Amino acid sequence: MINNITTEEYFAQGHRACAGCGQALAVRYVLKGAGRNTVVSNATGCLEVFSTPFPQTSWRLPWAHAAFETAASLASGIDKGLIKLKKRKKINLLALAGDGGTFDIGFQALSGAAERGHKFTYVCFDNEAYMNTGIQRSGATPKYASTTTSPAGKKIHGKTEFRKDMPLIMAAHGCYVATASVAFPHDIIKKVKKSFEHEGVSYIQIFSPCVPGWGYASNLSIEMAKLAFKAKVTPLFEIEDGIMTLTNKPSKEIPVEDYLKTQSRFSHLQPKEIEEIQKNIDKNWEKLLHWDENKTRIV
Ligand SMILES: Cc1ncc(C[n+]2csc(CCOP(=O)(O)OP(=O)(O)O)c2C)c(N)n1
Ligand SMILES: [Mg+2]
Repeated sequence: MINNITTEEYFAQGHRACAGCGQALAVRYVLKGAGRNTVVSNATGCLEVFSTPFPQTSWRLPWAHAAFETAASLASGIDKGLIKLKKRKKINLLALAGDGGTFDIGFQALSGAAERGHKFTYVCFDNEAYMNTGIQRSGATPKYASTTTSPAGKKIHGKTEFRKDMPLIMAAHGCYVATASVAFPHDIIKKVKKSFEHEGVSYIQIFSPCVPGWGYASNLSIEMAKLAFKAKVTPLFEIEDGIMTLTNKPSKEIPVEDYLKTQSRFSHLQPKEIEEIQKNIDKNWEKLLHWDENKTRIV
């Protein structure tokens, strides 16, 4: 242990993630937070594909592959199984999925598990598109981002809708909710540890930059996450019992343009579109500041 963080590695190197993959780093931190006595349910997506090329695996913990939409269903079954085996209190249970597997196709499984009161921590690695199958837009893709199913061209300037607000949707289920970013490893570990102290489903959404999907150099993933934080694209907060707390605020804020201009998925943006994105960020930030200061129940 160093600073209360285990020096053991539960996610082995040598896997097949792209150089600079944000998700590969994030999962390493998540597992350090969860510890040795952990069981993992992992949906189809980049993580499952790059970590388990048969006959090899990066997982040094019990791990099972779920279908694209069933990370929460499998975790629900494991939760019940552990109760039957009288091992529930000794084991941390994780369900891991991408944003597509969470915001879109796996949403009903996650919502159902939360409503039934299963106990596990659900981590969504948010890289803002279906990356494993070739960068298709998801409910997490930001407005105006160019993807293969929302290509910027003459007809549209990238995705035509804003993102779905998953943390608030999960807060409305009564869950412990946290947002995190791969730029802040200690914060990820802390929030994962804390999530297991809560009953029911906990939901943690981790901002995980993607080199090929976003179009930036592979040494800049952490820089992307830092810029997103400073531009208030990725506010870091917790929601406990319906009360929201900003866990970290940027000491030096930057305009969103400074973040957008670093990635080819936004290279087509016009000034009025950047202005619209900035207004949306400011409106959201004002709302979060208000909730953080007033400490009234938001759900
Ligand atoms: C029912 C079903 N539909 C589609 C697919 C194909 N598929 C596998 S992974 C994936 C995208 C995963 O996206 P996301 O959950 O965001 O994870 P990422 O790869 O971006 O980490 C898709 C469309 C599938 N496996 N099952
Ligand atoms: Mg994704």
